[in-house]
Order: sequence, then structure tokens, then C-alpha cells
Amino acid sequence: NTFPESSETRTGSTAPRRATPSGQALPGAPAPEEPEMNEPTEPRPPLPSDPDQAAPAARTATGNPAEGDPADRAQKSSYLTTAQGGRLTTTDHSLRAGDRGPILLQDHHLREKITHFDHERVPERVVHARGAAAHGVFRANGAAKTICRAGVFDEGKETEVFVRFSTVLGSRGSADTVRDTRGFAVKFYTDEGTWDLVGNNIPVFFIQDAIKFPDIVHAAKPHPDREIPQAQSAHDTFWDFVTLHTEATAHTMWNMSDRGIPRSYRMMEGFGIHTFRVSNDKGETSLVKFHWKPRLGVHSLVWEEAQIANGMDPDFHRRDLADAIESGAYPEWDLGVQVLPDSKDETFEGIDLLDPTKIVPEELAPVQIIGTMKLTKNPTNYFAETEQVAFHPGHLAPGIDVTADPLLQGRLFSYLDTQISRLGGPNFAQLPINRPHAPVNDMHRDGMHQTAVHSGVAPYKPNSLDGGCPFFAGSDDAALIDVPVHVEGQATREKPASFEDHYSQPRMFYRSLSPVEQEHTASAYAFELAKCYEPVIRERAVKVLGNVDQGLAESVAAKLGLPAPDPVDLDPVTESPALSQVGREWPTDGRQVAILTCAESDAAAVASLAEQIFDVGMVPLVVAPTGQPLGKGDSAVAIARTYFTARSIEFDAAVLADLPAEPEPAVGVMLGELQRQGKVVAVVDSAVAAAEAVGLDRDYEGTLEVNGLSAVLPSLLNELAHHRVWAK
Ligand code: HDD
Repeated sequence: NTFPESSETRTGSTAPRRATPSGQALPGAPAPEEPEMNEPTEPRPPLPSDPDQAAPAARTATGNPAEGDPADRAQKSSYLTTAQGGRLTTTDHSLRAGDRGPILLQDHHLREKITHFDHERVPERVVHARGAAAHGVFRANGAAKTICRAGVFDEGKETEVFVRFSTVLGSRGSADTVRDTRGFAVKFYTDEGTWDLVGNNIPVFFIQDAIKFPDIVHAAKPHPDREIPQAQSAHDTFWDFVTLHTEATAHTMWNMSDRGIPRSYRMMEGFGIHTFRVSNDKGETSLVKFHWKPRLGVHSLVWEEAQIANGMDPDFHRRDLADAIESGAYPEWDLGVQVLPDSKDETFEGIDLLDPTKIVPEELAPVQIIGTMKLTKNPTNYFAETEQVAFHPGHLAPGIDVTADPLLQGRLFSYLDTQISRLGGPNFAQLPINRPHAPVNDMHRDGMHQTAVHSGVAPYKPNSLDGGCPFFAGSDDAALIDVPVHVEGQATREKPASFEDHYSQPRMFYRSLSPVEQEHTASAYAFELAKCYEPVIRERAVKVLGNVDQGLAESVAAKLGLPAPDPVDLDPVTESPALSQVGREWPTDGRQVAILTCAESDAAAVASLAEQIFDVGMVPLVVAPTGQPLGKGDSAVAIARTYFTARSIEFDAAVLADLPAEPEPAVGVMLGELQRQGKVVAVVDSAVAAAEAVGLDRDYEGTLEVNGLSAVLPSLLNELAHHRVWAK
């Protein structure tokens, strides 16, 4: 943005004249003109945004240290000062009456420092409190232009984005790998105003009407008396609610499946969930569902990994995202849409498109790719960016509109409201991370934490005193295009009959999973329900599952030691193979491979394998008994982990290089875990005996016996493309 040099250029020839309160012309004021009687009608360029409301000149993220001077990451001034800019000689000692006496109230630095510290925290988000975020770019391929006029979809158009991933239930300090839904919120800083796509990694929701949101959240959050358990749905109140309120069955089923414990934020799908209405240049409308497809494929942890990670590395997902970006392995997602005709009844193949507990299977409406998002920069400051970013499903771009989905409609109220208490007032849009990259000329004024110094005297319309500024957009470039939708009806607290079907979609989801995924899902139900103290809740849950799939209900009942429910007649469903994560091949980029060594391992061979792994885009991590490098001199190999610190959760595969006849006991622990978790373990011939001594299962399908380290990579890549050894 450029700013006007003088008030004259700002206001042009129709500038209101300067006059004294008595109406006399000020000395030097231009000769009086004929007063304007009416509001100016002749349009002219609106004023540029006020400096304080313009997007920051540079993004606040510095990202890769490799890209810039490390000093950029430091504080920006040579001297430590007070908040008023006074230089300080020390910040270590309070002002005291003698070196053993009490502290003096007049010590302004002490009071200012402690007072600011006392107010460092803002309330955490009521849901999605724990998150991790990154900056990036969305590049459109132009395919959406036929259905949507938004400039963000112009072919080749690049738009900056900020993406925040989150868990839902836990507080800010909770662990990453809990079983939960993940938030997937994307802020597109488009030229036409900010568009937020505030979605999740699960395409359905617990409730159909926003009025139930406090109920589901109160039920899922820790018990109000003892505030346990943290970040878990494995407790009585959650299962009490979702088994009584059975429209939650679909979302609960997704949570209990492997989708509830993603391997990485980089390997999650994202969904806009609701149906949106888009319109093109001709005013034609379509209904769409938004999907994010990760280029690395959709992968999950197994429950044992998730549980170990909670203790060993509660920041597992946050670290993974930041490390990948810092190392240049920028995660990418394709954005796709399912395009559905804007029919009068807003249904598609019998599926009510306004019901957020339902999906449209991809086999019925393929996901068409309309662009790609790449995350390239980590935030510079967690609080300023990741914590203070404020999303809102009502932040829309021209051509993207909401539908009457009652969950979405309620969200449109909630997000603005929550920011006012969380971020301390109505001016949160002025925080750098929330500033649109499009010029802002709103007429909002004053309020808590106002940082803009607004000029002009007429923040109202119509006005003549500010030359009629700002002007209205034409219908061609307006942000909020109200698609004329016919609405009528009697005010009623009822829902349509189509919202009553709570079981056919969970049944479709469960039956579309592979046997191993079904087994994981049944085990997850059994784990969570076994954590409930009230027998009636367990029994009710099994009964609800009987309405989904008798086999699932029987499996969960058996694990809980309960009788199987009486079979009920269930309607058949058509499976949707796209719902399974198993059976496809995926890129292996960014996968972590442990090379387990001992002090005597051949340093040159280990170095060469590590290089090969690195060259194909994976991350080699050499593990040794101590931090002492392998070998000597220039060819010495640095040790990434010792057996004290390494744990199976970090590794997607492991290579056992030479091992002594009696390896570290930790090697045995590691092997046991890797094999249980269905990971590939490549063992060089010279290490087989040692590995067997600490529990290597040679019959395990993931064991690859290889002749020397140089032969490891091809077989490893082949197996890793499937993510895990599913036969296990
Ligand atoms: Fe929500 C935050 C996603 C329903 C009320 N929501 C929040 C975030 C995500 C979602 C990703 C975190 C954004 C961030 O990173 O800052 N929420 C969803 C999805 C929903 C959904 C995909 C259903 C399809 N939410 C929903 C309902 C309500 C809310 C029905 C209330 C009626 N959500 C909120 C909130 C939060 C929020 C209380 C907490 C912090 C915030 O908004 O900024 O207003």
C-alpha cells in the first residue's frame, strides 16, 4: 500500500474546508467554494486503508533460518529498555532499601515487568485450544472458475495462507497424539478479503444443530468435579451423551477409527464438512463440499504409538510439522471440491446436503482438484500468530456463500463472539496475523485495544464531510454476494425427517474399512468404553453399535465381557472404498528411518546408507549406545539418538546394522515395539543372530533380511510405500 503524502492528495478537490468553530476561514485556507448540499454522488477512488489497518509490510514469520540472518530472529534493539523506551542498566535486581532490606514501591521497572508478566496469558480457546500452525501459499489451477467467481480460484493465482491444526478437547498444554478430531483451519488472505475455511480432519460432525454444541463440548471435556481426564473422550460423560444422542454415531465412529490418531498433521485429510453454495460470473450456483488431500497420503498411528508418544513426546505432531518445514520438506495438500447440483431440495442421491452428519461418498461425486497448498514457513512467534489467529466460517470470498445447514448457521454467530472474550475486545482483526491483505476501510471505531489512529471525521454513511468516502463496491466486486435463495416457513423447533437417519452412514463407513482398520476401530471402542465406570453406559453403547453393524457390536461386547445385543434388521449399504486408508501406495517423503548401530559398526557403510536414505527424501536417524560419533576424522558419523532417548514412535522403519552379540536391552524393547506396530525392520545378515537374541521375530512379515547395508534401500522403499506391514 502507498499512503497519501498530504491531506490534499488524500481528499482531493472536494476536501472539506478547514474552518474555525465559529465558521471563519482559517488563515491560509483555500478560498471558499460553493457548499455541497448533498452527499457527493460522483464516485472516485476510495481512500487507501489506514496505515494501522493495512497488512504488515512483511510477513511476521521469518521461517527457515537458512533463508535469513539469524539475528532476524533476535530482539530488534541493541539495548534493553522499559516499555516506554528508557534504557536499563540491569534487570536482575529490584530496588531495595539496602542489600538486605525490603523492595521499594518506586521501582517502576520491577512493577512494569511483573505486571506485564502477570497478564501474559489470554483465555485459551474453549475448544481447539492446542494447536500448531504454519504459513504457506495456495495456488489455484483454474478448474473452479466455471463454478465459482472468487479470484482466489483464478488459474495460477497465488494466495498467502495461514493454517492452524489442532486437537479439540485438550487444553493448551495437553498431548498431541490423543484420540480426538483434529482441526484444520485455513485462512486465505485473498485480494478480495480474507476467506477462512474452518474445517476438521473428519468430514462429519457430532451434532446437526449448533444449539447442541455446548452439550457435546460439556460432555466431552473433563468431568467438572475433578477435571479429568484431559484431552480424552474415554470417560462416562462423553459416552453418556453420544449414546443418548445418536446423531453423534457417525462422528464417534470416525474418531474410534484410525482417523482419530493421525501419524502427522502432514498426513491428514481436511474437510469443510458443510455444503457451501458457490456462484460463477453468470450468477449460476452449485453446491460444493471442500476436501484437502495430503500429497503424502492419509496415515495414522497405531494406538500403542499414540500412547507412548503421549509420554515420550507430547509435542509429536507439533514437532513433526515444524521440523519438516524447517528442513524444507514442505507439506502439500490438494484442495478439491465435490460439485453437486443446486437442487431445490438440497439433496444428492438421497443424501441431505444440509445434514453435517452425512458425507457424499467420493464414488458418487468425485473430488475435483482446484488448487494446491504448500506450507513453507513456521511462525516466528507462537503467541502472536498461532495463539492470536482468529478464524470465522463467515469470512467468505465473493462467490462462496453459506447454506442453511443449521450447524453452520450457528457457527456464524459463535466465532466472532468467542474472539471478543478470548482476544479481549472487538479489534482483534487489527492483530498482525488477522489483518486482511486486502485494503480495509471499515467504519468500525474505538473499542478495547484499538491500535489504528483513524483520520477523517465521518465514519458513517451517507456523509459529505469525508467526501462521501468510503464508496460502495459495485455488484461485480462485492465480497458478500447474497445469492437470492427463496426462504419461507413457519418458525419451528423441528428438524427434517431426513435428519433422523443416524446409522446408515456409520454402517457404510465401518463396512468400507479393511479388516485391520475394523479391528482397530472395535478395539478403540472397547478401550474407551472400558474406561467408563457406569455399566449402563457400556451396555447402551453396545446396543447403539448393534444398529450399525452386528459384527462390530459383538466384537466390542466380547472385549467388554458383555452379552452380544440381539440382532436387528439393518438396511444394506453400498461401501465407499475411498474411506479406507489401507491398500494404496504413497510417497515415502519425510519418513524417518532409524539405523541402529553399536560402537563397532562400519562408519563408512552407515554413512553411505544414511546418504541414500536422505537422497530419496527420507530422514535417516543414526542410533548408538552413546553420543560418541561413529568412526574418526572427516568421515565420522554424527549420532542422532542414543538408546536412552530413542523410542519406536519416531521411526517409520528401522535398519539393524552390525550389532554386538549382546546388544543393548533397549534394542530389544525397540524391536518388540516396531514389530507390534507393523513397521519394517531390515536386518543385515551380520546382525541377525544378535537381533534374535533380543527378540527379533524372523517370521514377522516386516522382517527384511538383507546382505549388507548397501542392499537395504530398495526393499525398504517398497514396504514403506504401504506405510505399514498390514499383514501384521
Ligand atoms: Fe468450531 C474453534 C472447527 C462446529 C464454536 N472450530 C474451531 C476451530 C476449528 C473448528 C478448526 C479452531 C480454529 C483455530 O484454529 O483457531 N467447529 C469446527 C468444525 C465444526 C465446528 C469443522 C463443525 C462442522 N464450532 C462448531 C460449532 C460451534 C463452534 C457448532 C458453536 C456453536 N469453534 C467454536 C468456537 C471456537 C471454535 C467456540 C473456539 C475458538 C474459536 O472458535 O476461535 O467459537
